[in-house]
Amino acid sequence: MRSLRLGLPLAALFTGVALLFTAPTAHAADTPLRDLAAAQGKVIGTAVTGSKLTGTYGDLAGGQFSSLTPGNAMKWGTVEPTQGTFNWTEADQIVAFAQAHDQQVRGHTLVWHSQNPGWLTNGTWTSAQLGSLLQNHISTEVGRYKGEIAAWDVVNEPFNEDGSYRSTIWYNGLGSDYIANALTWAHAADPAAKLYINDYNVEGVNAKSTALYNLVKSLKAAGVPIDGVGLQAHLILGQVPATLQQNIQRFADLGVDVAITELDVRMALPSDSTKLAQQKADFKSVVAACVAVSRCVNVTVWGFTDSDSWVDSTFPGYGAATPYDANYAPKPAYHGIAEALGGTTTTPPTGACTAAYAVSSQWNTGFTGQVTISCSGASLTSWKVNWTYGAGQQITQAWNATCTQSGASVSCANASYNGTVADGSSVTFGFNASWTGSNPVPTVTLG
Ligand code: G2I
Repeated sequence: MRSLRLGLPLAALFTGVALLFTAPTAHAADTPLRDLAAAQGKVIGTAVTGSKLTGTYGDLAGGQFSSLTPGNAMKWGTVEPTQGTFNWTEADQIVAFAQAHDQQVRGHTLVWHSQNPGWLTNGTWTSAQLGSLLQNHISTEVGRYKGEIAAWDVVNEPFNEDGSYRSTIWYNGLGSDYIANALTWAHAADPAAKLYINDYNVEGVNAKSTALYNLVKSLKAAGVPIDGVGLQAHLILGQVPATLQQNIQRFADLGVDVAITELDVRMALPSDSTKLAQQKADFKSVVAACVAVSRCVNVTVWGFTDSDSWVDSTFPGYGAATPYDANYAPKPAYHGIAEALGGTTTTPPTGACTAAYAVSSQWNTGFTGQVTISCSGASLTSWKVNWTYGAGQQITQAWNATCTQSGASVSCANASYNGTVADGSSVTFGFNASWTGSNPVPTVTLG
């Protein structure tokens, strides 16, 4: 049995080496996410509800995030419930809060099939009438906030899952030109705002994201003002698409920015420590994918607390989808975001035995890694170490442990001869794995 402690000089030799799980740090001392993001040249945002922006909710929204997206306040049904009668109260409140906290605002959303006012959806309109209603709506709303909105989700959710255009009041009445026209009208009303098309289930490379890709490409070729794509990222626990970073990169390569606009990771309730650890890994890998691509400019969570999430009411039995619990305590997911942004927060160790993952050598297609399990003030008679790869890495061989990999999830259990880790000692196992694109260090948990 090889038992090797990873000393700092060795660690310093290799990029990507992380020693995790040292002493737990006080949460209160953690660097705010917005400062970590700024150090990476990124913006970190959250969707908010205007009426809640006081007390702890307000402190966290203002202190941790550098961008706010009104969850509902800027939707057509909210701002013009009766034709010609406008209600900007909540939208104004959120914009003012953002300005007071030196935050960007992502405007959400101008053209959508949902949350439209009844007078609009129940009306009978000619194509010309519909076009001028849409143009007026865009000009009015974008014009009102001219110079105050960093980015607009101009068009929301235009595609079906198979990549065909969604049948909506806009597509049915105006044809696919509504998209180019909406962008053009928005640009006229605020030339400085970045203009996005935003959709869900477009995080990985698939038929829907490819349709979005082709649309953006053709809009760019036609000179239509399109600045970015929003990948909503309403994800299910353990199901971060393996092609997320690749997909972000292909949009970036078209010459547009990318934002993760509505990130959440839902789980079957009740939550437990295993699910929360997986959720941490999921948040971390999404944020890491954005950090890895320079044109990925913003990661926004769709509500930062489990008390302010759309998930529970929409998916009965699912929830706990955000980085803070309902009492505003940061969950492991919060630390996953922080770590992906280069923060050094730690997860409380399991007992007093800890696991540290390190890449000890790396070449163009593969790498050798090792994990050291150390005990201090405690001991083990068997062990299992789990992690989730964020960038498609695949274990090919392991020694001094039995490792299995299913999708991105890796689980390594002790060999027959090294399950015992005495107080004050350590056990190391090693593995070879393949990688392409990037090789981020995963968070490991000791079970
Ligand atoms: O559905 C999740 C998101 C998907 N992408 C576009 C986003 O705009 C969308 O956000 C959600 C809001 O978070 C929910 O809060 O959009 C929902 C509507 O599709 C919002 O739900 C609505 C409820 O359906 C209404 O009953 C409620 O009055 O929120 C309204 C305000 O609380």
